[in-house]
Amino acid sequence: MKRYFAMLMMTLAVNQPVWAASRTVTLAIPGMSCAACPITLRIALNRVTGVTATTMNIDSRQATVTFDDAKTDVEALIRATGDAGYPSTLIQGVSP
Ligand SMILES: [Cu+2]
Repeated sequence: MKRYFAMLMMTLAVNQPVWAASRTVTLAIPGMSCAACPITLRIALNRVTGVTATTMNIDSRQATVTFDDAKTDVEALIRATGDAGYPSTLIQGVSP
């Protein structure tokens, strides 16, 4: 039983970091129009404390951002893109 519990905890740690409060959201950024935009946006988003990963998709004009929701929130991400000159909206949020 003890071993089963340890295995369960490991599985949770890999698949679902419940205690890390990590969230991944997708933002629609219509102003992303050329190859330089994702670079600017990535810098702006990575500057937000708590952001751990950003993925830019210029074709769909979307950004996927992973962050620690104890340190920041979606509003801060949207503010960061807006401050960089790219207003964005939340199109998908995946909670752990
Ligand atoms: Cu551009």
